[in-house]
Amino acid sequence: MSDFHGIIKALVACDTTRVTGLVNVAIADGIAAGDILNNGLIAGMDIVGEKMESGEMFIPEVLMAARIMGQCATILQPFLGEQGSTPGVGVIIGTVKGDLHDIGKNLVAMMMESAGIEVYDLGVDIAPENFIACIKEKNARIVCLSALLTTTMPMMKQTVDAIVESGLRDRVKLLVGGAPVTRAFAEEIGADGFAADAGAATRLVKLLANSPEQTDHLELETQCLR
Ligand code: B1M
Repeated sequence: MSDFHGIIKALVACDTTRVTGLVNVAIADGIAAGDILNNGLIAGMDIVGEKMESGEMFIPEVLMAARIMGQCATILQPFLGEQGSTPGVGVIIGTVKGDLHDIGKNLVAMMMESAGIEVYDLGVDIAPENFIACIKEKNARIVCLSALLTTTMPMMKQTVDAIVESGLRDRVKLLVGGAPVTRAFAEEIGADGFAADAGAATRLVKLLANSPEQTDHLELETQCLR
């Protein structure tokens, strides 16, 4: 039996031993890793977010919960599915400038790596010029931008605009994601696609890898929405 409630409660209490223990038990019980992630850990982080907003949890505690979430993601990685091999696709991923949130981005990178995709993870707070330098250096075909704050969503547009101005736009597909990001926003800023979660992002990249000639990526992306 899965104890999602226990995972949520222990995560909000920042009890590392209990969360990792319950995650390991859930895996041993044959619970799907995606369910543990979505119904336990991400649900727990949502409550952490609410408590952060209401002032019941402070930044150090939120950081502790984030660290536990990262540890659990590492435990879950081998079970997350989407395994396979997708050679020849280089994906650059980063959280845009001004934004320090990286748990979701790390999950996206982790799931893509499990699918055999080569991922260049630039980290957080990445300025447009750093994305551009990496596109030039790595000759990657896909760039994934992550943002968790409504205040950093405009930086996604600035990044897309900077890539257009650099003359590299035709060389890459630009995908965006993160909790406040929507398909409509992706369209508005001139991105090629949007993915709501790590699984959808991985499937979208695999689709793009298998049909590079595909031009209508926003349509393609609709197949990947959860
Ligand atoms: Co922040 N924070 N935070 N925070 N934080 C949120 C985002 C917030 C919603 C909390 C709240 O108030 N309810 C709120 C934003 C409100 C808004 O913008 N409207 C908020 C705020 C306000 C802030 C600060 C401003 C707080 C302050 O200082 N007063 C500050 C900003 C710092 C900065 O970035 N400049 C801040 C700081 C932090 C911490 C550093 C303490 C910590 C981050 C630690 C870290 O990431 N290493 C933190 C955390 C942990 C959160 C919450 C609680 C959890 C985020 C998370 O990791 N979720 C968050 C509340 C929430 O989200 N419910 C909150 C789990 C993660 C797996 O989900 O990231 O959505 P997510 O990723 C998903 C999808 O979105 C998607 O796939 C992932 C996996 O399925 N996805 C992509 C993500 N990136 C993608 C890229 C793609 C595709 C899909 O490319 C194609």
